[in-house]
Amino acid sequence: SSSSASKTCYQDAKYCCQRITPLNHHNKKLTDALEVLEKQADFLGGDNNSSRALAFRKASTALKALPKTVRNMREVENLCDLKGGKHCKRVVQEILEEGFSSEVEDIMNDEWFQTVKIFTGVFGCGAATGRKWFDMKLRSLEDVRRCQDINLTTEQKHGLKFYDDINTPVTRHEADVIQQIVAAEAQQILPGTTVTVTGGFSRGKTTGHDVDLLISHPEEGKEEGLLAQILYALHKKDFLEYTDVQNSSYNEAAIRQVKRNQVMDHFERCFSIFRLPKRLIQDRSELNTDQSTVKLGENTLKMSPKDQANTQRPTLAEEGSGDVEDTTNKTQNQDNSDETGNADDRNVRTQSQDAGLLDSKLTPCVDSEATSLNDGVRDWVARRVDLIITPHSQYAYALMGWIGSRMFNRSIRDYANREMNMTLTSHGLFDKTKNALIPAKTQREIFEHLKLQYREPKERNC
Ligand code: 8DG
Ligand code: MN
Ligand code: MN
Repeated sequence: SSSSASKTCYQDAKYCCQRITPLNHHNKKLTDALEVLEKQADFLGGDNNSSRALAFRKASTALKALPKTVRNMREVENLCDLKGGKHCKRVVQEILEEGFSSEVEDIMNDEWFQTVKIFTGVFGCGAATGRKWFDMKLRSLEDVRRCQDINLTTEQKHGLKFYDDINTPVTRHEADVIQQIVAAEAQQILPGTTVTVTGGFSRGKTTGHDVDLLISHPEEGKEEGLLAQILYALHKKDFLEYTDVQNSSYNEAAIRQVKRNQVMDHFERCFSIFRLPKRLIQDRSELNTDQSTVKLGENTLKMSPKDQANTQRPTLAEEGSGDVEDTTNKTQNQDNSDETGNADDRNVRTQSQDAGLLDSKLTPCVDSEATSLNDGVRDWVARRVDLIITPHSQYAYALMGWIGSRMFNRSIRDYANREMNMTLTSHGLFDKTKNALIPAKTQREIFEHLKLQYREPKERNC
């Protein structure tokens, strides 16, 4: 039929922001292999290798959008992101014919690759540092810890100390608990503040490497000074192990002359290591991949029945009614209200009220200062948390940026630039033809400005 024909067609569209890229797709074997090649190119570094990394990524992304498992070279030969790539094609062909790629196996067994991979798992260690450590004959984290010849940054010291915790995937449930803790403090400091889980979780991932929280307030300007206050409150309750605060560097000129494919934005933010008390996650840890059980954790937070009755959350019956996609997360909820065009207000209010009511239940029960002196009996796990502050007028753009994926951002920004002569960032959309910034209240409006069909966050897993 014509509708299925158009479906096949847009899955082969030029930009991945025009395609639907689900989290779970049909060609994992091929994309895993291509992503090893991407990673190797990233580790190698330099301009040439970063273009190679992007080519592998684009090929992998194209395969993720295909409606079924590729069995034959003919099915992929004409994909526009594979057409020019001899290397990609060779690897895909090898896997289709042999069941695996010897080149990829070799890379994965390579000492250099394995070691740099371990090193880049250290918070604060990028590919360049990883390579350097390898060149200094270091081969393990113990080697790095013992080495006298390197000046570790504070970040790296923490990265080494909490390596195992930070490299254990964060669960959706943990992300929700952290969101509640932060929202509770934010709510007490400034009622109406919104704290939203973005990043991979908002795209439906059940685990992630960190928790990305976007913080805002419906009244423009009220968000100023908020981050410092939230951090102070969290710090007083011993929730923060490490913080790296970066001030806002936004000005209107910044968005007009954005460097192409620049990932970093200009929001005030804090990259932190969060101390997540084990008691707040224990009783749910076995349920955490089942998204239908992810709620604002009344068990975990020990709310009294009276408090529960006072919250404006949906009833258990409503929540547990089986439609997993409806309960995935707050970001998607907000996107649902995008649809009704009421600028997220209803949802925002509910979230804030929840946070306020839960606040009093969140006092740590153990003296964490005493226990932090002895890591052996730590009663908390270390989690990477990013806190980002956005003024309300930039909220939709910030939300879209921080939902990601990185590749989705890259593609939609390329599209905006090349096809629309516009500059898109996490701060806004600038029309270079009209020489004007285009405001948007919702993500849907952004897609409309770009003349793109709307894609749900869970369809942006490129
Ligand atoms: P993961 O944590 O589940 O592993 O993956 P993720 O959540 O998709 O990646 P992330 O590294 O935590 O970043 C979340 C998104 O935020 C990513 O798609 C890129 C986007 N992003 C911006 N601005 C910035 C910025 O200034 N720095 C970083 N690191 N990410 C940014 O829109
Ligand atoms: Mn993330
Ligand atoms: Mn992050």
